[in-house]
Amino acid sequence: MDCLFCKIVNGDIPSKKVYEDEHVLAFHDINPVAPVHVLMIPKKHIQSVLAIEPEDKELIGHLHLSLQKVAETMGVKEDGFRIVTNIGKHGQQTVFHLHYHLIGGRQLEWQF
Ligand code: DGP
Repeated sequence: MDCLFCKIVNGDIPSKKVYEDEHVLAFHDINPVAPVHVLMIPKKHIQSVLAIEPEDKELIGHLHLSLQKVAETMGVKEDGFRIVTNIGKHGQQTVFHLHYHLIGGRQLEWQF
């Protein structure tokens, strides 16, 4: 499958890993928009939130618990941060493998 993030999971494309276990991987975004910008992905190829199946419930819960760990590791837990997942054209999703942006390390704005 020609998926960039599957290639990162497989090690075919290098990444700066922040957290990894059997089911999820977190790595630094190549194009950070803040001092902390990490991508958290399930190792299983899921296209977006819209493609999550009932059988993925445990995996998605695990992914969120892992996001807590990454927030702690990256030192953003106390001051807060943002988790974003883009979906489809209007969401400006560019990589079609489910990923959550964890963004922080500075005061964020909320504007569209
Ligand atoms: P999105 O627009 O939500 O689909 O975000 C995709 C993100 O993936 C974007 O912030 C840039 C990041 N990205 C794209 N290619 C690579 C890569 O090869 N390595 C890493 N670490 N990040 C990448």
